[in-house]
Amino acid sequence: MSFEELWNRAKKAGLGEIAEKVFAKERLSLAEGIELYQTPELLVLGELANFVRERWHSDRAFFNVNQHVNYTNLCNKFCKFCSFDRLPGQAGAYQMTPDQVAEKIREHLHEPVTEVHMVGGVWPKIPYEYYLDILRAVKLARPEIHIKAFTMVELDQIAKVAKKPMPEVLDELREAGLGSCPGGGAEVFADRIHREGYRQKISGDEWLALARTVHEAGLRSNCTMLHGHIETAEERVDHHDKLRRLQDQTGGFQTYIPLSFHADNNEWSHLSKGPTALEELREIAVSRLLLDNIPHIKAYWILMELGIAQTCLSFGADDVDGTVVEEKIYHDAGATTPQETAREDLIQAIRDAGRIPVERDTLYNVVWSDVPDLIPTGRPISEIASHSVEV
Ligand code: V47
Repeated sequence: MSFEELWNRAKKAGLGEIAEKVFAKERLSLAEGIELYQTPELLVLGELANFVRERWHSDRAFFNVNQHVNYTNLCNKFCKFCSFDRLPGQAGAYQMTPDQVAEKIREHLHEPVTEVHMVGGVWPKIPYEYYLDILRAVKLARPEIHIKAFTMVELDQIAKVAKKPMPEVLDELREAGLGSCPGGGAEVFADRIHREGYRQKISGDEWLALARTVHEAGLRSNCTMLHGHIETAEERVDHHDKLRRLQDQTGGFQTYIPLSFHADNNEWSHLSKGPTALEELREIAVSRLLLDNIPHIKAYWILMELGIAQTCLSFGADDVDGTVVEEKIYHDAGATTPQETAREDLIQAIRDAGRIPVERDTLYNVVWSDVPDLIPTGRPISEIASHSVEV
């Protein structure tokens, strides 16, 4: 669609002023964010988000070959949306030994896995050494793998049990193999929802302060929002605003991932069935437009459906996450997607969505692409991404 056509469509949809700001790369206000959540013109919203997505990344869509390890489901946070947590002695409760973690990694040595995504519950009796040991065990099993591990909530617990300041803990974790941090645990920052659903967990402000410390220690991280439960449009926009203000200061977030609430087997089952496909598309699009300083928006296929994730690639998303092996958190909560997909299938899904597949590592270095100018360079994609679509 030509630029004029898009502008005309936006004006007709009552989104002309927002479109002008988008074209001029001006930051959208909180009120405009709410307007985007309320507009009935979902397709035009998607087209605007797609414009921004293509300005950042042209036709590229990123994926990685990764593996999940959920080292324990023991947890004392009692989050009402969670279906994964267990107490000791409860059916299905487990904590892997470092050897078991290493075994999970060794099971996939024949596959071109570049990342392990390692998160778990929060259990205060787990000693500090355990966290260092599972990192070391992964690295021993597969030295070149990138370990993206421990949400801000886990880091908070790890520092408590270590009885050391966070920067020191981060240095030691990094020494043991930590490469970056995932974006989970943020949920929705609003105090109202925190009180209502996850009051034992660190608050939104504490999550943000920890993310700042992680970035200041030189580690990259992702960020998330759990959506489709009891949150309002105002609370979502506030969440985005807090993320973009921190990003202005640290630049440490790589990717934003909206996490679609799954309602089976948890204490919020009666409140919501989770977002519809249209709400998932809207969430991706609004995020792309509000988070003007976070390079990547991920449509996490395992939480949506592969088909919706494909559609998201034209609604603002540029990443679909990875092949994922053995996902537990969402499957305990009713996700019916497969727990893994083959690399070739992900590539085909991206091509079918009309995008150019680019395999990346966790830090967005190009691992593989069949497009000549994207032959692996070892340079971060942020440096080579096209910002040249000027209007
Ligand atoms: O914080 C828990 C979410 C998160 C449910 O950084 C649920 O690349 C939906 O950190 N329905 C953890 N969501 C997952 C996470 C993550 C996932 C994918 C990619 C990345 C990344 C990070 O899972 C939790 C919580 O928000 N969650 N229960 C549920 N019932």
